[in-house]
Amino acid sequence: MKLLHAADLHLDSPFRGLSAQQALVRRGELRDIPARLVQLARAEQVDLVLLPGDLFDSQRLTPQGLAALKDALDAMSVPVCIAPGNHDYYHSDSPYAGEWPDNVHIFTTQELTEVSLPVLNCVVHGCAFTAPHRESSPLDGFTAPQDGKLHLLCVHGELAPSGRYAPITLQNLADVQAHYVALGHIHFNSGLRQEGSTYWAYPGCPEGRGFDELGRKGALVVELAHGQASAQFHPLCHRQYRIERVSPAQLPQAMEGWPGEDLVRILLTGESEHAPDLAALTASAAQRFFYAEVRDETTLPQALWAREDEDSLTGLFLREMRRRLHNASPEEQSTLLLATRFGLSALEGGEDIRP
Ligand SMILES: [Mn+2]
Repeated sequence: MKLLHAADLHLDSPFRGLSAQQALVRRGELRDIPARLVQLARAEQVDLVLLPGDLFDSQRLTPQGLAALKDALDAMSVPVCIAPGNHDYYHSDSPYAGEWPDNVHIFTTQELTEVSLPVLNCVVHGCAFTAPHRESSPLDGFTAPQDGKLHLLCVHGELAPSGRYAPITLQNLADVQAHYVALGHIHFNSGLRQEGSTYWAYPGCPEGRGFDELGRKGALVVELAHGQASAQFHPLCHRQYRIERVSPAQLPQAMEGWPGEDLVRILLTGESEHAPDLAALTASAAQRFFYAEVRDETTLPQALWAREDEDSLTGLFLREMRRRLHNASPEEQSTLLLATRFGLSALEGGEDIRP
């Protein structure tokens, strides 16, 4: 038996860090993810689709977002199980309470319930968030019957000893003795894991939405046979978020190697006597990528700091700046570093270094 496991689409996310135009493009791309899931389900000829929650970002799902999801699930033409999460929790006014294609089963209670799929000799157990938080583990006290059927779980929750998002422990996962637990909530692909006899995974979100969701995002195709599981990660994202650390001198060449469709945060590193021209570097990066931002994390050359021992105005200045830097918060440090650079230029060259 082969199943498709995807979660955390967060349809209709606002993409707040982007311009209005960029955010519009990204919301459109996100809305295209359900169709990409259909393509994957067909190409892999899966028997079942498990979607453990956070399929939409808030209770204000747009009509277009809802249509994209419903149309795709209808087109799956295999059973689909949805376990609503903390963002798309189930309640009487939720989009989940409306009409859905016949092949879709939505879990609606906090307690685990089951849906039987005799053709697949399989039972799917699942539950729902019915509010934005839930502090109990949905798996507590549950053990899958050992009755020759495939027992799968479809559940949204965090992997933690306690917390506000249906905390699940490794012990919980071992105790359920299921063939596979399809989890949602964590936005990174965990890869296929095993605890006791239970296989489990988080597929991560299929499309990154910020610099805390880096790299290639997608879904898992899981194959279950003879009590064993194997999983294959399939990228589905339109673009990647990437954070790149590079020296100002290496930046032009390094940029050549990064795809133009990506969203890039460039952290300038290394030693540099003068402050990098952030405005110019940002402008050139913004031309090259869908989105780019540049941050200066360069430090003053050690050789310059060595001059703080000098019995001179420069030495006095460096000693004072060193003292201030030592006590500064990370945000103040970059300002102080800039001040040190300006001060040194003024003291040494009399040059006007204002950008
Ligand atoms: Mn969640």
